Amino acid sequence: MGSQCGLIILGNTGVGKSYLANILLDRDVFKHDCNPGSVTHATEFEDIHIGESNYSIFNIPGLIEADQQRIDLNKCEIHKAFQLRPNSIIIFVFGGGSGGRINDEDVIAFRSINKAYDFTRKSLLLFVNDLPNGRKSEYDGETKIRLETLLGKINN
Ligand SMILES: Nc1nc2c(ncn2[C@@H]2O[C@H](COP(=O)(O)OP(=O)(O)OP(=O)(O)O)[C@@H](O)[C@H]2O)c(=O)[nH]1
Ligand SMILES: [Mg+2]
Repeated sequence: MGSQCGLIILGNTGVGKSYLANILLDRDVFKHDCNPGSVTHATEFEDIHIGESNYSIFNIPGLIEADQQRIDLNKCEIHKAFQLRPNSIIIFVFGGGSGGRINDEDVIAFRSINKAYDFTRKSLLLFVNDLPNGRKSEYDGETKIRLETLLGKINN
């Protein structure tokens, strides 16, 4: 069980972390809501089976841009998740709902948490959520280049 991989979902409040976790689980387990304030306030996790493997999916409270207290709290939550599942992958969620734009507040949150946690490329997955349908075929490639430029140093 200790070698089971964790999927730790991070990102600003409201980008759709709990919504995405439910899609991966294929069950409506984690509360997600249209709400003026943050919705998830404590870390929860559920086990999922994908292909031949079992994973634990961690639904973590949202980061809030440049809020050092929240970044510190999240650092603690990420630490606890890594203790439970040392082989964990970070899924960092960007909100793509504003016409696919990569928002400054998501970039700032990523940089703060990456500075605290030193993610490595092989354990990091970047996810742009809530994209409009029918976006141009170049969007994915252009976004990859833009994220490489905006996010700063990520360890190999
Ligand atoms: N249609 C649609 N709705 C989405 C999508 N992603 C998120 N939502 C909705 O957006 C709202 C916010 O999503 P949540 O999953 O609660 O956001 P969160 O990142 O978990 O937010 P916190 O728990 O506050 O950190 C909810 O009403 C979701 O149902 C998406 O890709 N498509
Ligand atoms: Mg949530």
